[in-house]
Amino acid sequence: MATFYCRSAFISDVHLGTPDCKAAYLLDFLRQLRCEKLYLVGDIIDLEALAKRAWWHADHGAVIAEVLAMARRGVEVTYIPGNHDAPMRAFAGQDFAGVRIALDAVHDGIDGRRYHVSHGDEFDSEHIGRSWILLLGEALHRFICWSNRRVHAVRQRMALPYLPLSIIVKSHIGKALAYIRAYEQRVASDARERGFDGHICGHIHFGHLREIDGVLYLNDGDWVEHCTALIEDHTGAMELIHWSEQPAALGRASRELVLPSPAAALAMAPLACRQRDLAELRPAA
Ligand SMILES: [Mn+2]
Repeated sequence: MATFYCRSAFISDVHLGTPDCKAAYLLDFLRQLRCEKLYLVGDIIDLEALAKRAWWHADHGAVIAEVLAMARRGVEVTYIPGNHDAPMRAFAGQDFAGVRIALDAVHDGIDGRRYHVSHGDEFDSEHIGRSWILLLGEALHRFICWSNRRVHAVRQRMALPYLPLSIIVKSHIGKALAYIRAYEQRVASDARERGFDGHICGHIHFGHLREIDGVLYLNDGDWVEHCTALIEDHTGAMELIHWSEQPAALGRASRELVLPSPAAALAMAPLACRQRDLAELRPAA
């Protein structure tokens, strides 16, 4: 089994306890990961969903066991609860089997950069949260464009005027993207005001790495659709990676150079996640 070395790893929005969680990919990632620090940046166990429906899978338990095994091996594990595991916030300051619970954290990069780490729901004024709704918008958009063409052909034959379905839908997607941009701005300004070099968060299920007026906005994404993690290598460079059968680098921020995550790569990620049978990844017992 290949080993993936880095200094720190940040994951969030895993949503254990929901069928949406891509636990097999995460398990594969964690088993190959050799890091000094692991940050669980919220919405790890979806207590909100579990309260409504008791659903669990063996892989989800294996993810928890793997995290505990990492803590036992000496990895410094910090769990920052999010809005879907908010009850865990009551345990801030405590330690569970080597996993430290905290409301937020400060991460000191090995290159001297300092980051504020939090789940990020505090910046979400509209409580959009799971932005797969937004990403679903893209698939919906493609479908609408396709059906728009069909509807238009039929309407033409019936001599009816053109009905711009895609324009109606597009205006909503544009609004969603504008919301994401505004969210990123809010996060970055907060980091700037607090005197940090950047902010590491999750919450909106939109992994992204960008520099906003000299401050780094680092969103580690999710394990529901995109299967992404933020990692710090041994030079202090931060990298957003996608993990499935074909791991891919989506963006990188070193002290000298910031290469933002290409939107195209992110759009491809959910497809890559679904393409092959998850069972193939499960290691033989
Ligand atoms: Mn959240």
